[in-house]
Amino acid sequence: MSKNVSEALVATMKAHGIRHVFGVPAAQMGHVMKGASQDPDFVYMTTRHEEAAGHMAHAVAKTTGVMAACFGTVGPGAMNLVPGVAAAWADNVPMLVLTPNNQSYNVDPSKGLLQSVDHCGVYAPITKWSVPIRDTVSAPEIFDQAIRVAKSGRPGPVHLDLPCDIGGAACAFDPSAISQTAAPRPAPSPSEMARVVEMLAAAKRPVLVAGGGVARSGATTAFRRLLDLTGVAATTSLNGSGAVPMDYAGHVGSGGILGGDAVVKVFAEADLILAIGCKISSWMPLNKPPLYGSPKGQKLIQVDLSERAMGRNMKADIAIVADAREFLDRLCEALADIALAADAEWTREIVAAHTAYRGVVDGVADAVFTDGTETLNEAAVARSIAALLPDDAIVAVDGGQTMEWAHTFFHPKTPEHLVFNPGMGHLGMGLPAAIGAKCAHPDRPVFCLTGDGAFGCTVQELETAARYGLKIIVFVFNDSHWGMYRPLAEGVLSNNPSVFGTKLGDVDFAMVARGFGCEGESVTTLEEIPAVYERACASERPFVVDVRVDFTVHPIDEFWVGHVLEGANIVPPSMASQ
Ligand SMILES: Cc1ncc(C[n+]2csc(CCOP(=O)(O)OP(=O)(O)O)c2C)c(N)n1
Ligand SMILES: [Mg+2]
Repeated sequence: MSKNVSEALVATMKAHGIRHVFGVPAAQMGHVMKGASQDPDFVYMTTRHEEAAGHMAHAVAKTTGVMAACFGTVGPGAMNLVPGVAAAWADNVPMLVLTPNNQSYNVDPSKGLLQSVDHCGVYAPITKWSVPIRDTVSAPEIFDQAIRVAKSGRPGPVHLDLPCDIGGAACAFDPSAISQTAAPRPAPSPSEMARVVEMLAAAKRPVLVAGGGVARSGATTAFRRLLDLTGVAATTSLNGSGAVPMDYAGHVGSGGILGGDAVVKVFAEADLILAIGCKISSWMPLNKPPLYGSPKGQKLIQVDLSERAMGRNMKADIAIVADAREFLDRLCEALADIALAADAEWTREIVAAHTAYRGVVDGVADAVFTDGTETLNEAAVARSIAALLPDDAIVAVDGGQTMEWAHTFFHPKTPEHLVFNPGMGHLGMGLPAAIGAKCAHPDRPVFCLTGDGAFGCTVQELETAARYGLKIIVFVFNDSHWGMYRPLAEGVLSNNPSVFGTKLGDVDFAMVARGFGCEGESVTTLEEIPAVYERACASERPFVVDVRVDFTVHPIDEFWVGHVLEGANIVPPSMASQ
């Protein structure tokens, strides 16, 4: 079939089910832009900044399970796209990243022409594969292969770098050569399953952990079947948040450390951990001494699609390279007639600790204001908003303290109801992620709960939402600070937040929103929130609610200084005396 290389790329994307394409106009990729924008099978959007395009593609994949594409122009566009790609890389989100380049005869070696940057050198460490396309013959096959690589194993972004002369050149393209095979789903062996069943049946204090891999392999239902079969303690990572129903009798909190004290306790006491599709990241208070130590003899069974995830953050006693759903289906079958030795009293104790923790966070919200002020605390605001959200809501979370409180009170019904980037924690992802999710789910309500600092990082995308008529609702927790860093600023390192730089200006985000073609309102009391929520839902335009809040200490804050900053010699005064 006669096509140019760019047309072959668009056809290959389509054949692989890619339906969403986000980017900032890139003249050197004109053919790709034309192909994707004129084909009604694609949702094609241009953003105000390339970073946002990456986060939008991320959100599409997280909420639908189908990868999306993003692009930025040669040089500056490719560099602006980096944060969106890095965030996807850190969370194993599949993504097709496209950059054009100067003429092939000018880039290898570079002649230092306008906008010359070694794109592949930049993208290689943050993608599964970064490929310079340098001839028309191999291009179609590489396109096909790259998309397969993104989707297979632990997924992730792949990058194609397409010089403009190659993109515009004719190539021999055979659509029937595009691979039709689905991503492989390796199954555990019978002997591996036998060992797992034996260990699980004998464990006194087992805990089940769902990571993002459970969601990505479509195994949430199978994981819940395992919960019903065993009744034992269960939790999730942040990417798996939503896999354990809130009302499950053995639920000890979800989202790693953000699940609260009982998650720390369960890992500190369990004799067996069954972690599925979970790399045991920084957020998991498991085997992170000195703050989160493990008891002697604790065993880990790790099930993951990637050998490289095995034993990375904790020695695995059994490491099984398998797809989560294949594994869980077999495990449920094998456990049907097996009695477990699990100590139900211990599980009840941990669940009671979780209930007590919920009492603590509710207590903070009940106080409504921060001590000695009449400014709303972030817990009260997060709880009020979460209580209003419908069951089918998708929520993008961003910010520092805001992020902690939002995760504390918003409980996703399944992992696909939440978009966050725990791997990178990249401020600014929230707004574009909400826009990306809304593109993929136009009929569902989509919200963004964000700090004011984070919102400012990508606020220009309000115009993108307005331009495409995407009715998202944003709640900005506005404390006029890089709030999470206040203890640092006002604690040991400095006593002047303005000099240290954690104090931000008082921005009226409702007015900013109106400037970008959205609606905006400001609120300062809890009582106003339900009514403004109703107006936001009824609005024909994207809507921003600027809520005045005050920095609110969170019970898990010790995690940052005690674990993330361990060794940095930074101790806030509240901990200095301990
Ligand atoms: C892109 C980026 N820059 C810096 C940080 C470090 N950081 C983490 S939380 C935080 C403060 C966030 O402030 P805001 O979004 O207003 O939320 P708040 O803590 O005030 O609720 C900063 C600067 C980061 N995670 N990402
Ligand atoms: Mg803030």
